Amino acid sequence: MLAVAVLAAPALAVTAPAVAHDPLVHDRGQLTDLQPTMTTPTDGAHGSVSAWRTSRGTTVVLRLRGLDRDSAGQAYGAHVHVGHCVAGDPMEAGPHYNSTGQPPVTVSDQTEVWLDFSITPGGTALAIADVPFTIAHGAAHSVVVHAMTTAPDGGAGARIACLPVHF
Ligand SMILES: [Cu+2]
Repeated sequence: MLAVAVLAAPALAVTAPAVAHDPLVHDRGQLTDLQPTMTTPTDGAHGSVSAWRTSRGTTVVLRLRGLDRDSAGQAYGAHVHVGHCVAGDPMEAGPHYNSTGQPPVTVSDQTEVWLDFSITPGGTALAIADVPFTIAHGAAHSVVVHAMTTAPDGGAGARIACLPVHF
């Protein structure tokens, strides 16, 4: 029995820190095309979203690759939405996830997860949002990319692409 205990302890010591640093959420894949009849810089792109719990709330990281290189320098809005990615059906993604819950909601980058990004010359993008809340398990299912950057009221124009992310 003593031998088992001695052997088990080092294994726990090695695995516990790694588990603590794993993201809460990590989803990756092809972007869903919400505007199949239009050519957009997100056509054929793929990416990932990771989220970690922090002492303050949540950090969410969006990474994209395969974006249109001719659109380098252009900026786009992106947000965590509550609904799902359905090709050609932008409204299925529903509203932004908002931590203030019932209407009237307060809209800002502290109550929602805004992940606006600019396309690099290599066709990649990175956005990081650090928010003072947690997203309940099952409460949001997508990151939507919009045609414009996010205005103070949360608007960002047409929904062009969607990455399925299951919070
Ligand atoms: Cu949005």
